[in-house]
Amino acid sequence: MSAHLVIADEVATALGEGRGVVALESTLLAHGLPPGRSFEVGVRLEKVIRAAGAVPATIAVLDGVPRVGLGIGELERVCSPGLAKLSLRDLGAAIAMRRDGATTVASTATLAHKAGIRVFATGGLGGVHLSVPSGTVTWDVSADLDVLANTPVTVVCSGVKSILDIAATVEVLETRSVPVLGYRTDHFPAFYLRESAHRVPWRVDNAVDAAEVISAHGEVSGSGVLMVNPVPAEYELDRALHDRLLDEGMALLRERDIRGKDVTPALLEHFHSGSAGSSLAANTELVADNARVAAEVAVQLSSR
Ligand code: PSU
Ligand code: MN
Repeated sequence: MSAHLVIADEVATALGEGRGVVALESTLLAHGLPPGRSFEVGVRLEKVIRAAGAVPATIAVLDGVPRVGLGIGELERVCSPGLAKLSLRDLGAAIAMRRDGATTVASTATLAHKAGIRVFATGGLGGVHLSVPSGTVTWDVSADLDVLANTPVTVVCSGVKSILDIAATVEVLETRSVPVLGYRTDHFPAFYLRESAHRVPWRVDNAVDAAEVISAHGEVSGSGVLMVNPVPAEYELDRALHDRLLDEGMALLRERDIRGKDVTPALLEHFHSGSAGSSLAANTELVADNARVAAEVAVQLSSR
């Protein structure tokens, strides 16, 4: 597959010079945000990463070519409605059939690693879905977790949404030996909310310490690192509103029999339309902050 990978000149140069590079996923743009808003967010994320002294590499598949680093026209294309969502299982088919598609955490981390990128920023990680009916075992476990267990890339995110089973997700991360670093927090964040009921095993308070842990982990393990950075306090969603939207969203899934890879986009859409913009603001601001933190870590890692 590496024969197919196209790395943008600016990204290739930065990697060649050992400078900090931060990968960004495109499913967040194509499916995680309402169409019409994602392009400005995509542009902003790249700007934030540059301001922190690193080079952004947004990743997507266009005409069957996995691209690491997009031009502005390509970014626009990625933000157009209806783009396929490509996890790692889908990459081979999309490449062979010359399709366009947005990459998830699983496929983005895989392509980033192939390109030599060590840090990746996003909003929320995929995880273990809630069991319906509760008490049963679900097989809807995001490939993001498996890939993180096998790919030495640090993913900076704001935890997982409470539309997932956070307890089960945290357990899987432990089983698969993926270290979770709380960035200035002792708690595993729940995306729209700064804290879930779960604690993180390790905490770091600055990018220098984070880079040190990531480097040391890389000496003993081939897995990735999950670094969790809570949504900025002023953008945290009201907890009562959050809980109501979650209940409604789960009911909607059952009513419309939405399953598999359509679950996350459907729930996100319900949050955005049901919160009069506050979930969108939270989503946008947390991703931007993750991009900044990821860039600071990438710069520290590159200077080591
Ligand atoms: N969680 C979010 N926003 C997102 C996603 C997850 O809060 O946009 C996207 C990411 O691309 C993630 C993917 O990798 O959904 C996980 O999907 P699935 O559960 O189908 O593996
Ligand atoms: Mn799934």
